[in-house]
Amino acid sequence: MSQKPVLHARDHLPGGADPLRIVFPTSQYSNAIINNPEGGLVLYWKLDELGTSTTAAVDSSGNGQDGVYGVDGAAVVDPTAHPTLGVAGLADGTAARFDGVNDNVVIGDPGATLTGLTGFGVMSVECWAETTTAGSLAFNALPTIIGADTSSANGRFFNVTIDPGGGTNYVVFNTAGTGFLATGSIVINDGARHHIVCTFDATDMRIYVDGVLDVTHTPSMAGHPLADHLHALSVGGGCPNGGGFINANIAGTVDEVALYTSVLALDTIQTQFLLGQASSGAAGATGATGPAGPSGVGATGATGAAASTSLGLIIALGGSE
Ligand SMILES: [Ca+2]
Ligand SMILES: [Ca+2]
Repeated sequence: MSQKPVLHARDHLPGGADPLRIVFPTSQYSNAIINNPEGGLVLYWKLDELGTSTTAAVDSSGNGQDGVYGVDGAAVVDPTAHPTLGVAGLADGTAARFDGVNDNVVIGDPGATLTGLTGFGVMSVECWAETTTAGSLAFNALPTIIGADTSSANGRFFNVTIDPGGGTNYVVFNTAGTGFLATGSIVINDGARHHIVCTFDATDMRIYVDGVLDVTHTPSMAGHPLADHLHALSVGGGCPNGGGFINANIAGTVDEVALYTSVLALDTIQTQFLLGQASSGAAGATGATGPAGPSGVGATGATGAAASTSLGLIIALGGSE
C-alpha cells in the first residue's frame, strides 16, 4: 500500500512539473527578467549563443528583435572577427566578449523594426558587464556598453557608457536631441562583473550598480520625454550612424541585456541582481573560471544527480513490486 504514493512521485520525477526542479528549461534569472513586476520588456538579449557561425543574438522578450553579432554593425560570420561567444556568463548562461576595437551586437534602424519603442517616455536598461576599459567623455568617443545615439537628433535615445572616474554615465535624450547626463560614482571598470541598471521615469534618472542605487539625477527636461525615434541599438561598441559609427568600443564581457518601457523598482532590481549573482556563482565572479558558462550545464547535472538519488530510493522501495 505504501508503494502507491511513491510510484506516483516517480511518475512525476522525469517531467518538468516537479516543483523541486523549477529552473529548467528557463532559468530563474530569465524568469525574473521576463516576468518582472513592472512589465514592459521589449528586448532581451541573453547573449547565450555558442556557435562559431552565429550572427543572430536572439531576442528572448518575445518581440523577435534579434540583434546581429558583427563588426561595426555588419553581421560577420567569422568568430575571430565578431564578438567571442560562449565565454563565462556574468549572470546566466554564457556571455559575449568584445574586443574593444570593432566588436558589437547591433539591431539597426529599429524605427521600423523595434516594437514598443516609439512614443513612450520612460525606460529601463539593464545588463551585466566586466571591463577595464578607461572612461571618457570625449565627443563621439564615449566607451559604450549599450547605446542608441547617432549624430542625427531624431536618432538619439540613450547611452550607457563609462565615465572618466570609472563610474557609469547614463544619458537620455529629449525629442529635440539634447542629452541629459547622470554620472554614477560606483566604479564599474575595475575588471569585476557588475550589474548595471539605468532607469528614467520621465522625471528622474537613476543608476543602480550591483543592486544599490548609485545616483539619482533630475534633468531639466520636463515636458520633453525620451526621443521617440530609435535609429539603432548597439552593445559593446559605438553606435551606428547611417553607415558610420560614433562613440567608442569597450573591451570586456557583456551579458543579459534587457530593455524595458517601464521603470524597474529597487526591489525588482535587487532580486535580479541576487539571482544573477547566484546563477553565475563563484565562477562568474572571477571570470577566470572561464568554463563557468558550462556551469549552467553543471547546475543541470547537479539536479540530475539529485533526481537519481530519488530514483534510487524509489527503486529500493519498488523493488518488491
Ligand atoms: Ca547570458
Ligand atoms: Ca573584432
